Amino acid sequence: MSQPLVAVLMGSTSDEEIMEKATSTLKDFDVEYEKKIISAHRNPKKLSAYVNEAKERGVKVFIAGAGKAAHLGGAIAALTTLPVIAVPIAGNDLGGLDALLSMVQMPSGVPVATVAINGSKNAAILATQILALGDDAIDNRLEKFKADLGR
Ligand code: RP5
Repeated sequence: MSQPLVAVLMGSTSDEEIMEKATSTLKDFDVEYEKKIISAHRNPKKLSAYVNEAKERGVKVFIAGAGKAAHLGGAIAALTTLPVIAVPIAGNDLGGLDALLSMVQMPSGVPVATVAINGSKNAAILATQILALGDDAIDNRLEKFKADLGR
């Protein structure tokens, strides 16, 4: 991997299984990414430092997967002008509705695009669509993907 365009973050190693669909989908689209496990609640200073330097290195989109009182997407959006796509992850107790509401109910001025509970594949597709606005090669791969969806 050379220059990551997408940063795939998650709050815990326990999120990795669900977030694997995001990274495998980015691989399928040949989109460079990097994966980090940083909790917004357990390690806020590390998260802040990472988000601030990621843009300087050329990251264009963040994907943030987290469960429970899921603050990760909102915390990233508070720190950057880059687009943030959040994936609510289903824990055992409330089935992911807790994380969904935490992510989707952002205050005015700080948007976070939120996909379905455990919808990490769609997060990767949306990130790819954002990148395709300025990259014809990625756009061509999306066109083929869309055409194949209907077959
Ligand atoms: C969230 O709490 C994480 O994103 C994870 O989904 C959930 C549980 O984390 P662990 O206690 O399994 O580390 O912050």
